[in-house]
Amino acid sequence: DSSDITEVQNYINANFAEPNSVYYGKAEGKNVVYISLESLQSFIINYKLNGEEVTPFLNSLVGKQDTLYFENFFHQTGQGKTSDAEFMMDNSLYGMSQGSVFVNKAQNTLQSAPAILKTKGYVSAAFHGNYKTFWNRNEMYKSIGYDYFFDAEYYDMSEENTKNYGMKDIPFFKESMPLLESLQQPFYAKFITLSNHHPFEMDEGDTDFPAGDFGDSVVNDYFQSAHYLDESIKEFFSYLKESGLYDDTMVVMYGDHYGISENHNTAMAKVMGVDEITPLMNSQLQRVPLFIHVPGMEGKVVSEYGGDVDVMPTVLHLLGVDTKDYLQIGSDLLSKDHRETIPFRNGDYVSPTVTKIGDNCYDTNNGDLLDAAQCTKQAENAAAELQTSDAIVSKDLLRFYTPKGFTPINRDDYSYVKNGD
Ligand code: GP9
Ligand code: MN
Repeated sequence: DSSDITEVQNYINANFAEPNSVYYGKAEGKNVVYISLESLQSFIINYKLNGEEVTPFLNSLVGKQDTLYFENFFHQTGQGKTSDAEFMMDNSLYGMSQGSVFVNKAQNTLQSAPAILKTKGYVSAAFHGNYKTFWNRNEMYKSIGYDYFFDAEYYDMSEENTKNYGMKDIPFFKESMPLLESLQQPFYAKFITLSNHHPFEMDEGDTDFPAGDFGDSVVNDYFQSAHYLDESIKEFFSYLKESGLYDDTMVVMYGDHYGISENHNTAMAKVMGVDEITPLMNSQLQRVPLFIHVPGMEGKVVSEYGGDVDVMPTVLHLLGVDTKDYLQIGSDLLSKDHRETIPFRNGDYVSPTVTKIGDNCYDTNNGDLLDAAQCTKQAENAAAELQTSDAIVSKDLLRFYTPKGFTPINRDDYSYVKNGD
């Protein structure tokens, strides 16, 4: 009810991070393209397998003009996996502690990026080479306010083009281009890649990159499929140039969640060149790459700790959109007030100084076990952040508050039935 929403508003207002004037509006009016990099973890960036870069294209963007690369960015997904990451990117709210928010809360009222940008004249579209009902996307996207959803029905799902869940990334981007070019500008579009998905095995002929040799086929194959994903991104960037969209488009790329679970720690220790993967190191392995590419913007490598919920305020501020009136749980990664305690969905957290894993408190830098009390303050902050987000999501609180100038999405206005069907 209204007292719940007031509490949430007070918490979020008290924690608001002012935008950084150096970056505010640097991408004003540009198209936005998000790319969900399936299962891509940060350790693969600049990793060399037998002297060869696994992801040469993504590596080439690190530290480059036009690109912000966030080297200490962590995924915060739970059981909703890819869809949890999508939810956080589009809403700056956490997924659920149990189950998938896409499945369980698809009818909620939201203050999503597509809805906010609609008031600035943007159209929105989601591209994904799997069928629209997977993760209940066809329902949740109505509440987020996606104008278009190009799912498997729009792609050539031939045997040669597909692998487990759907389209392989290279034909996926290729076939997406005419659809993307058909959109009215400016657009907010997201592309959800698929090829680099567990168990990572490639079809013959799809890559000439070598597999790893770490005594574990899942880990070994990861290098090949991550390389394939990298190639598909390189091709997409050249399509953007050919189409003339490149200069007018901001590209945000993020690893959606880990690809290699703790079950593969023995092989991962070899990959990382350590004796064993400790619990602390496992938490550090939850880093996923985040790139924000804006032609004409000064690039750099950003070392601040951050997480999924922080991306939306960062992107909106780059677009010159004031977020003060919206209820977002994350904080702008480029703000001086950015919060660096990064909760995981289970209540553990990482930060540049201390890391909490279960009942243990560690020094993030040297791995020493600390007195539990040294984690208490940040644990409380992490819990408060998760609880506030959970209150919004579980009680559908955004129903009770419409920011000035914002038109709530009416999900009945949306349907994703392909023309002619
Ligand atoms: C399926 C894709 C992969 O459509 O999003 O799902 P995941 O298992 O990574 O959540
Ligand atoms: Mn995924």
